[in-house]
Amino acid sequence: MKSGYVSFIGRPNAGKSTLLNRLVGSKLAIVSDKPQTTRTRILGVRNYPDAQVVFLDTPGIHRPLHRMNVRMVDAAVQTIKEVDVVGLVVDASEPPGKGERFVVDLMKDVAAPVFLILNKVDLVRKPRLLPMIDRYQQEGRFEEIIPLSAATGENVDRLERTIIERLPEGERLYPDDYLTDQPERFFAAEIVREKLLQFTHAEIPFSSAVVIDRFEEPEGDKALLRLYCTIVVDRESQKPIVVGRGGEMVKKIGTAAREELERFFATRVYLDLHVRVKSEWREDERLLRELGIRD
Ligand SMILES: Nc1nc2c(ncn2[C@@H]2O[C@H](COP(=O)(O)OP(=O)(O)O)[C@@H](O)[C@H]2O)c(=O)[nH]1
Ligand SMILES: [Mg+2]
Repeated sequence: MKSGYVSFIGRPNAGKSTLLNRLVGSKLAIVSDKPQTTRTRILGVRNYPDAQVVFLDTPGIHRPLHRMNVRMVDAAVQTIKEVDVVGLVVDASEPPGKGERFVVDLMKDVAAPVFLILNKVDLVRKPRLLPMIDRYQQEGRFEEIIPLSAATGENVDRLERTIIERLPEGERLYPDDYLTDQPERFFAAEIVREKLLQFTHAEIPFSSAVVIDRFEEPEGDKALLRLYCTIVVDRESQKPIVVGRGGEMVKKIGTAAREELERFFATRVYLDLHVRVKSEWREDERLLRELGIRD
């Protein structure tokens, strides 16, 4: 039996959350085409016949402009020191630039084996992939280089086998049926935030948060989960955008979120959504703690 921790690190949008979801077979981490979607470390456990792997998804490494973002980057970097294998995830469909250089350099002093995961190969033609693999090989820093597609699943089994090979012998770290360490209300807020990210643009995704004000478990035969949420935005001018004309936008976010919440919690959901302005909330210690974005 083998067991251990693996953390996925990389720039925003590399596909770390998509990969975590595929590996654990459950949508624990929300995904969007906007950078900086993941704000905290998210843990997911996967059991294999001969191994238990604890995967950690992390916020993307970026230049932090707010206290929140400093925390986000810290949370990612912290995991590097605590795991048995580091998976550095790179978007292979983009030409490598300064951002890639920065994360590769971050791996210099890592004690654990570092695997380079070249993601999104479904978007890359082979002739472009091979020189890329070559160049990364010359870094001499990576124990393994694994091209794969988190979206289609191509070659993900090779990543799994290679990880298990490198893990130490050991008993399970969590019970068999254990999936994650985040509470249900965290996932509720994240699902609402994912829809908010899907339907809004420009600075809104970066400057909004979702707070669960009340989470009322289904009771009796009515089996209705009642959720009271607030979407927090940073500026007065953002509120009408999120609310939309005649409340159209918040309704659209609410409907999409409710459908996914009902799937996730396997129950009917009543969702009450409000929009509130709280300027500089990304610097607000108390709110960051409430959102689980802590020191
Ligand atoms: N085509 C393609 N898109 C992907 C793949 N993995 C992730 N994506 C997309 O890339 C974007 C960022 O993914 P996400 O998992 O949120 O990246 P993260 O910021 O690293 O967690 C989303 O639009 C995903 O659907 C992949 O293997 N192939
Ligand atoms: Mg993510």
